[in-house]
Amino acid sequence: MTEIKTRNIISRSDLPADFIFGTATSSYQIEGTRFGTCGASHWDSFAKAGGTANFEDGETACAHYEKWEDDLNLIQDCGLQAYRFSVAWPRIFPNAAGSVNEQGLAFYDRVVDGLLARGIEPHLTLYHWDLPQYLADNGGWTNQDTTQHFGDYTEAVMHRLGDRLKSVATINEPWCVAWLSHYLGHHAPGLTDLSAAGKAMHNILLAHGRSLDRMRSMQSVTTDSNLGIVLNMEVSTPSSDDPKDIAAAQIQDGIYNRWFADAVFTGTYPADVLEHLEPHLPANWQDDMPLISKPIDWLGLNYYTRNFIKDDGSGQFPFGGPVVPESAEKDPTRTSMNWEVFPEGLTYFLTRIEERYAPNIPIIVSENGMASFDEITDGKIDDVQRVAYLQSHISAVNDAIHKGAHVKGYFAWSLLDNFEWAFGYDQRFGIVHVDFETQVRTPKASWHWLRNFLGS
Ligand code: IFM
Repeated sequence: MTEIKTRNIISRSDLPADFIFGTATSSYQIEGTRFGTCGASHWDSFAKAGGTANFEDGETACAHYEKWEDDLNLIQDCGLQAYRFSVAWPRIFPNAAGSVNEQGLAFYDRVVDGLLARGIEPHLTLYHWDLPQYLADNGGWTNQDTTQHFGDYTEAVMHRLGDRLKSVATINEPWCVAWLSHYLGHHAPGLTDLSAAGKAMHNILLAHGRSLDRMRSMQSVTTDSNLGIVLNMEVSTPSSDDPKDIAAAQIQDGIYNRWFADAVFTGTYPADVLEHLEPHLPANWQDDMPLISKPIDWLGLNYYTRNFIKDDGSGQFPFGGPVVPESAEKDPTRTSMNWEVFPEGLTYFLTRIEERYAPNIPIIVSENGMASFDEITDGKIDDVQRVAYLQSHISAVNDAIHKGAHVKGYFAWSLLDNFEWAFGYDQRFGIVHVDFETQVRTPKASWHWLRNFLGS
């Protein structure tokens, strides 16, 4: 990959006038499953089984279910135009009996109307990882029945909200849903099983196709012309000039970045990965590819970092993985997740999508941000590293626009410090600090920087 120099952003007006700025969250990470009538999800059981730091889960999280108005005010006061949030599937269909939970729908109704009343665009994601436990018990994403249930859930949500949304994404980060959760075992359901991973790698895309198809056929959905999917991508750089490391990095790029984008945009899977994963795909997987590759209206890209890939010497697929340096606290080149800060990768992916897959498709940077070691001093959080991160990545977006990519928006991850999955509450990604004991919110320096930037 060629190194791309980023230019410095001076003000908001350097970006096109119709470019939108927003912030993003997800249901399980902020709402609190103990509020309202929310059914169990596989993250509850994964946490109980020790899959998360200190057995932490989303039971209370940021209590957003109760504090949603305060949170929407924080978005509005920052001057952000858009909010990306997700719906908790177990809140809509809490149990296997299959009846819709009115209380759940009513909550999202309030949120959508609350956003519109504040002049904020609602951007909804249907699946951001909280799979109902009763579906997980039947094999979850390894079972194709789950994709049919996802179609029914899509219809219930869109029937209620589909007349007021700015955009809808079917799935958030299918790589995490499939590979991270079924092969690497880091996320619920915590499997390390190549055969399960192969099924999930396909079924999550089938779920996207079914959901999209269902929405396109619904007359009442005015959002019909703004449907997409959110993919996460991570730069995969060989850790040395050794051909084996180069080959391992290529496979990593295929699994992480090309598998999903190739399927959605070209209706095929990348040959270098398919060669190894095909024995594990569901029978007759080819028949689903036309549905999976039906046109979308926009693509969401979640971008955070790059990794250096090393061959593991096993001779077995996937041949290697990231080599991660020792984490050093407060190293300005790395985040508290020990992820490298690498804004050039964002320009790289935005231009790669434009050139390789979808010339002219609107691309939204649907997540970008960092976790840092934030401390409150005299009631203030001076998260200078996050300010620099946001600046350099918004500059990287601007570079991609100058190179011809049709990037239409940028969503900072995240509005609030929240439940960071396997890391529990230790990793703070918010532009607003949350005291998890008191639920007090305190905007960080990055929130103030963003507000000044948006007014500039
Ligand atoms: O917190 C997550 C989010 O749920 C999905 N994208 C990456 C974020 C940071 O890890």
